[in-house]
Amino acid sequence: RDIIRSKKLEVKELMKKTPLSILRDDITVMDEPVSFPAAVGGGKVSLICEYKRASPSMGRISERGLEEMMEVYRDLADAVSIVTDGKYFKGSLDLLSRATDYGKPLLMKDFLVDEYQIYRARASGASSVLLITGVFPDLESGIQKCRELSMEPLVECHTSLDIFRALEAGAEIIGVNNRDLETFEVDLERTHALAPLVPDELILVSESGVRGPEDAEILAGYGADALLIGTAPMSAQNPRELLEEIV
Ligand code: IGP
Repeated sequence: RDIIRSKKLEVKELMKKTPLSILRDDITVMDEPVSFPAAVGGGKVSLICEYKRASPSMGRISERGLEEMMEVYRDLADAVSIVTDGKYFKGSLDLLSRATDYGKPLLMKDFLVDEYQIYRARASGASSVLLITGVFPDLESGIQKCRELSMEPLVECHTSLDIFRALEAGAEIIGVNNRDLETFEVDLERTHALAPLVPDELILVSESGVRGPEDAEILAGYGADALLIGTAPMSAQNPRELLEEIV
């Protein structure tokens, strides 16, 4: 909850530097982003690979550069998540902008607390943003705003109540985070428990805690349409080899 408070201050500063009107102008001259749902909703289980240098639960994860990871992700991921939070995850918006060179659909991974950040994502080249149920203030209008800007958000859920809220707000891509954001404990059974609540025609993304092909297979069996995986490829000796085993 501390994160939310500091995010709100951070957004205020960003807005001072680049007012919404400027972002709007930038966006009108940009190309439409590549479709995120088209990339992750296909027949097989899709892979969303994440560029994440650090996290509150792990501390430093990897010193690998963006370009090095993007070369691998370009070949093996269906979409890429770029963590842009600076304070807790050592990310930045600059990483997101640089990642657009690889032609992949990009998810801006941050703690969104304000509509301004949705514009910010689109102006930096994102195809999607993470909206966390219970963190973003008005889920329904957030989802609408994304669609107005030709993005489709990943709506992250932790409980069955979150799932009902996400469905009611009209989410089409639902994420179940296997990691508890308070205790950092990972339990793949969260996907098992919540998957039946997500209608078949929606895209279910199982997030966090995938270490290798065995975990991926378990989650596929639980009905996940896509997996969001960051720490494993970031910290692997050979990220390409690891991802080749999973796809
Ligand atoms: C990736 P992992 O265990 O593969 O590194 O997890 C991703 O799911 C995780 O970074 C994440 C996250 C979040 C981080 C999912 N939801 C919300 C910060 C905030």
